[in-house]
Amino acid sequence: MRLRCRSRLLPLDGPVVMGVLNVTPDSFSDGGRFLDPGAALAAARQMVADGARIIDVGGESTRPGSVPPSVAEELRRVVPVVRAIAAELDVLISVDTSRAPVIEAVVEAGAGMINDIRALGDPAALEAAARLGVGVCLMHMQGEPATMQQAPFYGDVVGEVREWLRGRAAAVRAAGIAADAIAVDPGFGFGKAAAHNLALLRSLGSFATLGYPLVVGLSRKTLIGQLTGRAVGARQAGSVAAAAIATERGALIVRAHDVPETVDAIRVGAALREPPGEQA
Ligand code: 8Y4
Repeated sequence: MRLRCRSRLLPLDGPVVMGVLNVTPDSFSDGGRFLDPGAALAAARQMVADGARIIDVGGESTRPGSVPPSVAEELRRVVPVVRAIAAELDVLISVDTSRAPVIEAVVEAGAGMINDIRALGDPAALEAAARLGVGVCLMHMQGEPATMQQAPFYGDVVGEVREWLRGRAAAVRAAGIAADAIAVDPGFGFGKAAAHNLALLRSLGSFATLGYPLVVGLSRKTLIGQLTGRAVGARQAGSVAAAAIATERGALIVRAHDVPETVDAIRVGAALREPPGEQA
């Protein structure tokens, strides 16, 4: 499988790591260290050296309870960083955004993929993504970040999220996005209680069979905190274990903060998935 992102084809013969590059001042796991484009570029350079195949640049904090910045503020945070990375590094750049003007600007600056937690629900964003030929990650979320963790509710979380993603993929294809430019993501932590997140992880295989590359983001999240009893800064081992399990169940793109450790975990799993006879 491959993901078409404008002029770039991302090979997905096995799972790859998407490194997280936050450019939000309030970002709780990076403390806003990446607001300086030079520092952000250095972090991206390190992630590429560590084996990341995608750099995911985010200027909207989507932590539970957060409120979106203005478009001007989002542009100010993200565009210089995308431009600096694209000028130096041969890596796919994805940008977390839901807004058409940001999509236009970051594609002009060198981004090839849009990672939208709102799955291109804004018609102007969908139109821009289709016209520009970017790869898209369609993520499921119940509600909005400001309130999504207040009372998440599902009858059958796996079935509902899966069917929602199937419908969303059909809708973006009808709007002109190529089938091979679409990836899907169940959206761990986005309007989901612990039991919902666990059910999704347990049944991850049923998302891999939708026919689109499956993206997962579990790195440092509350679910890992609930399962390990660890604070956000001490969730690396739990996050890497989750990445290993998710890729074993069919995830092809793993969004992660701890790139070298996550790349190692994926390599161990990938060796076991080689067809028999190709190993010594
Ligand atoms: C600690 C660290 C606790 C991080 C929570 C978090 C996803 C995503 C995010 C995801 C895709 C986050 C932008 C939330 N999560 N995009 N973005 N999938 N596709 N929380 O799961 O990292 S931000």
